[in-house]
Amino acid sequence: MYTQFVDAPDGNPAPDIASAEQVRFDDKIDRGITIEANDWMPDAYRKTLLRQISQHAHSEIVGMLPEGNWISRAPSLERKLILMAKVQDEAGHGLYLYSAAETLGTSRDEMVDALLSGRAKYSSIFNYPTLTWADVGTIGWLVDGAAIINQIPLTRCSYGPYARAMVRVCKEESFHQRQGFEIVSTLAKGTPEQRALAQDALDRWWWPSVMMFGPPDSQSQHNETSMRWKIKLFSNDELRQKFVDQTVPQADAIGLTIPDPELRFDEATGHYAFGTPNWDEFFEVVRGNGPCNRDRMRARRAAHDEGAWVREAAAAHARKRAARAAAAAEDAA
Ligand code: FAQ
Repeated sequence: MYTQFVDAPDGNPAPDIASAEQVRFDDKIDRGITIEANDWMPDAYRKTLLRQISQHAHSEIVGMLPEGNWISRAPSLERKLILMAKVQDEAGHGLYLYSAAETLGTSRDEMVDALLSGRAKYSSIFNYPTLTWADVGTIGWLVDGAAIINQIPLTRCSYGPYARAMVRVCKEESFHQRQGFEIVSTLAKGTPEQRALAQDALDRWWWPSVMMFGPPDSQSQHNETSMRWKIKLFSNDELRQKFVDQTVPQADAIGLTIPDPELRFDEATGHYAFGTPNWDEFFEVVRGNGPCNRDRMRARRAAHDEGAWVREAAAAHARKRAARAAAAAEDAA
């Protein structure tokens, strides 16, 4: 059923002469059997996965920067510890995801090079500044909240290594979302100034979070293919709607106002109707012209250069261990 579709992008064999491998692959996708690293897969499927998983990994790594910026300024020792743990979790997510992407035959060095040279994308959301402590809470609440909605379906996606990496990531994102909501609700219950900080952060982060799910379905290049291959189980607009439906009652519960005059509950559909995001802004950010794109890339390149000695030391240590193990094996023989 997918043969014609999967063959088209790369000009592979036409459906009537589809290979036995192609037929087996289509059948597995149809029956919901996961595809594993050593299984045959069409080139276009491999490329799409590599693109999505590596972009996802880059997002986790670049995503450490906006919150990392607040570790030294968190308002208490406890808040610092929690924030440090959260930022470290994001690094871990990046590493699982780079490992999952490596199973598709590209090295982590190649992926990192694509990011640092500006060829690879990462999520638009991390190109906005964290101006106040309330922004840190709002990122946990909205951005990790959006990430969970997007990523829970990925635990059931068709590629085994990606699906399995997502299980732990989602558990950790769930803790992140709660810590963010707790920060924002504490501020919302605080002094008028604290409440104003929380509302201001919501005002600035709401629309970028709504746009995180990607362009509208009508402009999404990959929705259709990725959904047929069961890489994406829901479209961008479907996930966006889930996010709005889930988040509006949370804002109501802590007395904050979503900055959207068109937002209303539609009894007929059982969903919230909402306004149109500024898609021109989204595409500008994706093209590299958001408020912080240049800063983020500068910071990543500096971190990569400054970390060169750590990578060299780790590689030298690995070589020593391998040599010791080889010598021990020779002695034992
Ligand atoms: N930003 O055809 P579609 C997190 C690009 S992790 C930048 O709809 P697709 C954890 C897209 O790549 C956040 N670019 O694309 C955390 C494509 O360009 P290409 C990241 C975007 O892939 C929390 C073009 O537009 N999550 O938050 C964006 O089918 C707190 C056309 O779009 C993931 O990556 C965007 N927002 O759907 C960390 C989840 N949206 O590649 C730290 C996995 C679209 O052809 C702190 N990814 N584009 O040049 C996905 O689910 C999908 O890739 C979508 C996009 C839904 C993001």
